Amino acid sequence: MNHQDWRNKKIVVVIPTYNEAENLPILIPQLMGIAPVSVLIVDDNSPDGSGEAAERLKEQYAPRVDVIHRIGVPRGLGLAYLDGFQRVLAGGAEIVIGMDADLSHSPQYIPQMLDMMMEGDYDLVIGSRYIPGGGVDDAWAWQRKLLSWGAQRWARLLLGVKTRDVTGAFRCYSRRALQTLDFSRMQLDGFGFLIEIIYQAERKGLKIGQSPIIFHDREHGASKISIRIQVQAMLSVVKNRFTGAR
Ligand SMILES: Nc1nc2c(ncn2[C@@H]2O[C@H](COP(=O)(O)OP(=O)(O)O)[C@@H](O)[C@H]2O)c(=O)[nH]1
Ligand SMILES: [Mg+2]
Repeated sequence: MNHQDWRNKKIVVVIPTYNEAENLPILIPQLMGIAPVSVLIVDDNSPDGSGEAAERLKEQYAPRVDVIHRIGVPRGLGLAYLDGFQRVLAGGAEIVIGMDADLSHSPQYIPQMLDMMMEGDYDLVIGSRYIPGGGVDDAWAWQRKLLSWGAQRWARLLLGVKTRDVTGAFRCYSRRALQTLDFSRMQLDGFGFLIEIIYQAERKGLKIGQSPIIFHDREHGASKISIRIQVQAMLSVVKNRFTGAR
C-alpha cells in the first residue's frame, strides 16, 4: 500500500467546455480554494464566450489555470479530453482529474477521491452516482435518469463491466492509467469513450476505486447530450463488444 500524500503531487484538473461561460467563473474559484491543483480548460471554440472567460480566469489565477482553445478541428468531448490529457502529461502531471464544467460535479469531492487513490494505490478513481452514498438530485429529469440507468445496464450486460457508473466523467487518473489506455480505439466525438475507458481499464487490469458523489443538475446553460450522441455512445459499446477491443 502506498500512503503517499497527494498534496506533494502535481495534480491537474482537465475541464472540457462547450458553452459554459456562466459556470466557469463559479467553478474555477471553488477549485482553486479546495485543493492545491492546477486547471486546464479545454474549450471547443464555444460561441457563448467560454474561451474568453477562461482567458480571464487564466490571468486572474496565473500560473494555476491554463486554457486550450480548440479551433478549426472537430468538436467533441473525448477529443477535448484527449488533447487535455496529452498536454498535461507532457507537462509532468502525476494525477489528472476529469470533471464537467457545469457544477454537476462538486469540487468538494476531490480531496476524498484523491485520499482514496493514495490509500488504495488506485490507477483510476471514479466519482460514482451508483454506489451507496452516491446519487442524483431530484432536479434531473426522469428521461435523463432513465437514460443513465439504461446506459449502466447496457454496459454491464454487453461488456460485463463491474464498475458502477460508467458514464460519469468525474474521475481521477494516475499518469500510468492515461499512458496505458489506448485512446485510438475509442469513440471520441460523443461520450462513448467514457464507457470505453472503464472497459479497457478493467480488461487491462488497472486498479479501479469508486468514491460516492451526488450529481447536481446544471443551473446555467444547456446540456449538449443529444439523442444522436446517446445512440452513438450505445452503439459504440456494442461495436466494442463484437470487435473484442483490448
Ligand atoms: N470541449 C468540449 N466540451 C464539451 C463538449 N460537449 C460537452 N462538453 C462539456 O462536457 C461536460 C458535460 O456536458 P453536458 O452537456 O453537461 O452533459 P450532461 O451533463 O450529460 O448533460 C460540460 O462541461 C460540457 O461543457 C464538446 O464537444 N467539447
Ligand atoms: Mg451536465
